[in-house]
Amino acid sequence: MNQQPWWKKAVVYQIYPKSFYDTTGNGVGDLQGIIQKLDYLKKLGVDVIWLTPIYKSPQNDNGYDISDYFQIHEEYGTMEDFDELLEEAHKRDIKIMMDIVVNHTSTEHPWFQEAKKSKANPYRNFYIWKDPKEDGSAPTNWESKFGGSAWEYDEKTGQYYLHLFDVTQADLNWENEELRQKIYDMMHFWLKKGVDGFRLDVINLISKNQSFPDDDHGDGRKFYTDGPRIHEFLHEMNQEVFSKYDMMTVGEMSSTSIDHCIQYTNPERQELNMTFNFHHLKVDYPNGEKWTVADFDFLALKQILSEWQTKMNEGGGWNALFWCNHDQPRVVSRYGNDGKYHKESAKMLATTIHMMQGTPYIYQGEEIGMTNPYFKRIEDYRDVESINMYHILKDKGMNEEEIIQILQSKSRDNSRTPVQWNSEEHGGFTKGTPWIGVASNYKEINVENVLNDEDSIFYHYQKLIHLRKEYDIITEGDYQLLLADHPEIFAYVRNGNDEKLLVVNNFYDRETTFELPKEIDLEGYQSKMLLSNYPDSSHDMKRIALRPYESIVFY
Ligand code: TEU
Repeated sequence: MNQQPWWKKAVVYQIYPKSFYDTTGNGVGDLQGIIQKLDYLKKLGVDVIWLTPIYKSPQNDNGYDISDYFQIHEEYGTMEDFDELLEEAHKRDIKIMMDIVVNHTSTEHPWFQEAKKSKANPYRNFYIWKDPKEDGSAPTNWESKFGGSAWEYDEKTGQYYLHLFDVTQADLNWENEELRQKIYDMMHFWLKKGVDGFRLDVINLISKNQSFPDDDHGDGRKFYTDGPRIHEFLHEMNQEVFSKYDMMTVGEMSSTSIDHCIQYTNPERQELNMTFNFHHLKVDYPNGEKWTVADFDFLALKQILSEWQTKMNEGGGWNALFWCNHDQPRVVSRYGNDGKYHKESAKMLATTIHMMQGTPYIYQGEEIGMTNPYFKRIEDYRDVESINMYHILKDKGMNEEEIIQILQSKSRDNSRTPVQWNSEEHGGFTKGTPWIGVASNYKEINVENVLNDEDSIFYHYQKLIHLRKEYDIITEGDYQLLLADHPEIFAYVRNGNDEKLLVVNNFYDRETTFELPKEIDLEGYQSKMLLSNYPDSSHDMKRIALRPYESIVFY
């Protein structure tokens, strides 16, 4: 088979530094904490670490509000610590990927501080300012992703500025060439230091429809999602920056489409290497509504993941594969079972995504099966979006209990609780008081325990990573969904030249039977079992009585 770029065979581990490991006792994780845990990550077998933003920031959105692109946020350490981390990671053959947030900056960024001084300020045009409508109201009816209007009025200059996220995250004006050059310079700074890749935050939102229309049906997203000049901007970024380094790029794409993601990632277009999309993580948003408690739609989940598998491959694009990140609830609590079948379901979910085509991402704690924390009081929450939504739902008349239930299922804080290292106080994350509470199950679910248990979720992830290195078919094979309408089983085949991989997963806590569809011809095929989450899974591929959450991979 042909030589693939390294990032197609890589597995990425996402670190949310604030909650990873605290070495100073201030309750906040830090860069030295990451250095101390590199051997643990090496043992897991990951190739790349993606660090969510570690730059100087007032932390209104935990670092996605950057006030200086060239400095390390002081709670995390210093630039020397960062250089040491880079060196220590590289010594272990682990690459480092930075999170690049260039749709917006913090309003504390010196550019914004200048921009708001006057309409004539040279930095004014770095941001998006508009006059009020005739009645004084906001220039458009667009809504912020975190609730409320996307515009904030500035008394002094009599104009509004755009903020698609928090009011302290002002959107940058990508129409301005000088701004674009400044961003590219900043990117070069980090790449020259030796970082190996970028994860580009909400990068498909940077090009706004310049007529700034009102949205008759919706929140305005259609006027800036995959916007008019987005492909042009990404191609320019690629030519000015990415093409000059051996690096990997992944774009975080909000509400995008397959067609756009093919364009973003088909190598001929020279934009990005791969994209994150979130459609498979909205199957528990009935009618598109996130802020409600609902079961997930299993058939939709299969359909969506399969469509992205097939169409991205046909179009020459490349997927980033993931269940979890710092914005999503823990997958074992969401599509799995965080009670009786915790271990089985966590492994089954891992297998489902890791045997697909794309580059897999593991979010810190996922490899030990961390769960949602089920916080009971609003005071336990820290996330700006969750707190805004709490007030919005309150104002709508919803009662406290119901709101807390929704947050327990949907809040971004579900994934932001500290990594559970051992059974000591605060899960061994800090000697001080953690900035956010640790999930109460840390005595059972922790790193020390999984390392001592040969049959643990951790070792299952380790095996999945090894399989990807060993079997090219996992990277390269075509994807074919089986039993699309089966209400419990998610099964698929990967087809290589003269080899096949069969992946069978039971997504439920009840028994069910898998029957290999007739059209899959395995006559004379010498198969072997590569992986399973029960010690004694059946070897007969044609008919399998599956136990709760049972998951088997045949080759
Ligand atoms: O998230 C982008 C984004 O749109 C979502 O995942 C968002 O959190 C969700 O829609 C809210 O319901 C990225 C970052 O991952 C996130 O942490 C930041 O808050 C956001 O951008 C702004 O920088």
